Amino acid sequence: MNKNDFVAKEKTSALEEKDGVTQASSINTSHIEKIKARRQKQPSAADLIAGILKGDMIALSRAITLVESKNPAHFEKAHTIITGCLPHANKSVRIGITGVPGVGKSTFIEAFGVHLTGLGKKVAVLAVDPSSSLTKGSILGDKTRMEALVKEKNAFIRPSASGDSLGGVARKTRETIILCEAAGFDTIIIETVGVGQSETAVHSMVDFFLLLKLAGAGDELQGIKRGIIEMADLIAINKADGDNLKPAKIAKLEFNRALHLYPKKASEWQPKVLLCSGLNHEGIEAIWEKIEEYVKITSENNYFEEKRSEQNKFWLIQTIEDHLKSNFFNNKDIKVALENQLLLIEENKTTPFAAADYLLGLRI
Ligand SMILES: Nc1nc2c(ncn2[C@@H]2O[C@H](COP(=O)(O)OP(=O)(O)OP(=O)(O)O)[C@@H](O)[C@H]2O)c(=O)[nH]1
Ligand SMILES: [Mg+2]
Repeated sequence: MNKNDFVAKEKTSALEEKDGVTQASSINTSHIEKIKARRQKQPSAADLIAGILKGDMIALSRAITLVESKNPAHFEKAHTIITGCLPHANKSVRIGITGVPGVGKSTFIEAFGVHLTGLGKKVAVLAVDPSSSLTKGSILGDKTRMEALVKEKNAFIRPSASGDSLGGVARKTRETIILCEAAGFDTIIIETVGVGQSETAVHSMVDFFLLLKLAGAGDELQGIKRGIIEMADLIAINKADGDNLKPAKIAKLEFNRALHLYPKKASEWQPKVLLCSGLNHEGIEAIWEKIEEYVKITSENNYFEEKRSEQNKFWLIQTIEDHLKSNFFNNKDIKVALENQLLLIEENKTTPFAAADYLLGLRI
């Protein structure tokens, strides 16, 4: 095939480039400019704050995206928005919900959320999901499962932030709580999968901690993570329906007995055990009533406020630690020096302690 053949062939291709089409005179070019400008225009922090305070869900979602962003260019804007929203936050009940995969969290939250919106509540559902960097968060898939709740105009469901560390994800969730509260959400549900450290992180950002359990899972009294039981303000034995009802009742007795072995809580609240079925919408109302009772008791004895204030102090320290760590490890000079010290350790030419002293002594 000679060169001319190729050119001839090319011209018959469907991908052949057409000559430029001249602009029709009827198109007003200023419109095009306007559309372009609108596309490029990002709302300012003040616009977003005003939108959030008006309860505008688009502004809220955009602000959360900024809070979650890893782009340093967004940090300051996110910070301004959070600071602007802070005076309007706090007026809510924050509920943590945890349980092993498959316990029925999504189904329960759907039923619980719909019950609450039915009572006139504004419900935001967030997640702390340590595995989210891999799976993009369990709630993301859940949005299709939480069909009824998604349609509620007074509900807001946000998949969990992804992040490199649980600390990072948890911080973003805390900031998102503030934004949701400023947008008028009075009930914040924070879901986490009960498989690791995330329960502790969630416990430190909520007022009330609800643990979902299954009957007959073989872990009633032994093998259960004591720490989690201790954190729980309410244990709900879920899937208490059909053939499961009888074992669920037995589990309830056992958990009640176990809970009495723990010392009384500072909140003066005696943790409760209830049965429920997220699938059949049973026991949901009773759980909400217990939460209301808890809020009443702890508001009267000031524990509610004290706990929030303790949590804020904890998060101050946590945030400083996070900042110091990331400033240190992301510093260019430290990165190089650290590599060198690691090599020296490999060659037995220094000790970890001497290397740490040296690195910490570097000016950054
Ligand atoms: N019988 C019964 N089945 C339920 C109930 N709640 C959930 N299920 C079923 O249990 C399975 C898991 O429910 P999910 O709500 O997805 O559980 P999950 O805890 O969110 O699971 P992960 O997101 O994987 O952690 C589904 O097949 C549900 O239909 C219930 O109250 N009763
Ligand atoms: Mg789920």
